[in-house]
Amino acid sequence: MTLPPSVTLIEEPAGYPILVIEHSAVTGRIALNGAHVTDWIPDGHDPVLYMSAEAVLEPGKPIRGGIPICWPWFGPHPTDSSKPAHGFVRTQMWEVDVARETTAGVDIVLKLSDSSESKALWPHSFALRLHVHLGASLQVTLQATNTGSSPWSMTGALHTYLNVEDVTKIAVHGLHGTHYVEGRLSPEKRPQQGTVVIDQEVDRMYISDATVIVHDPVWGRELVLEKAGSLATVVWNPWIEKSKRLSDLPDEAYPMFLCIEAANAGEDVVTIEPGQEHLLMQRIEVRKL
Ligand code: TA6
Repeated sequence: MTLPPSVTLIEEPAGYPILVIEHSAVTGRIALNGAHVTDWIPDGHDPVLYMSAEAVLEPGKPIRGGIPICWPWFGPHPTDSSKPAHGFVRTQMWEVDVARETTAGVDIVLKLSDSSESKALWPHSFALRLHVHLGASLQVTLQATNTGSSPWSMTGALHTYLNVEDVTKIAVHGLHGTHYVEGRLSPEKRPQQGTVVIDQEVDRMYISDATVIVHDPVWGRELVLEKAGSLATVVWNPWIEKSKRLSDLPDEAYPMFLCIEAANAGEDVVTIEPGQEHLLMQRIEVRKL
């Protein structure tokens, strides 16, 4: 695989391959473990994705920050608690399929398909391709194809961690008038009135296909998140107590990030026929205030 001049493959640490993007329009990083975008810094802006200072960068381990790829299930496995949360593809080593650069930025495609390891967890044939455009915007598209001979159903998410200056001072626009479930509290649907504010642990699954704007008055920017192929938007901040229970997240880090996730989850379960595919896309732009 010949990489364009703005893309290099390093191992940091040894045995942990990372694509490093250094382009006039953007810098970024993608770990092949989980096809995990960990860094995206559009030219003229500050880093947009949050990465925990205690993130574990080891093959087979999930990464706390960036954009975890949750697939083929979102959250705990629906019936078997011994299976990993958020599926298994975020802890598998993906391959680089395409790497191109243009004046606008870099386009990378990573691929993963079923294996004996995956079939032990999920007895279906699949092919995944993650399309990543890094430039003035970041666009991530998970293309899931059923390469088997019978239909299967999936859930999943692009579980994006966003850098914010102080999570208690931001406002999340775009979800007014929708309904959400705060699963840790109860299964009932609750109406969202106005902007979403974060003043406690928030782990909400909104029924929405709308664009979300994270307004960060302290940082002086807005993060605009569009999506496609998703009818569920998850908003998560662990707050104080849950942060203490996460060994790969500093206890005092919770004010510095918010997850806005483009998901197929809750009622949004996707069934794919043999030979068919599903595209789950999230696109992020930064606007200075
Ligand atoms: O997206 C929200 C959530 O499902 C939370 O419940 C929390 O568990 C978070 O994902 C992180 O999950 P992880 O397995 O990456 O620690």
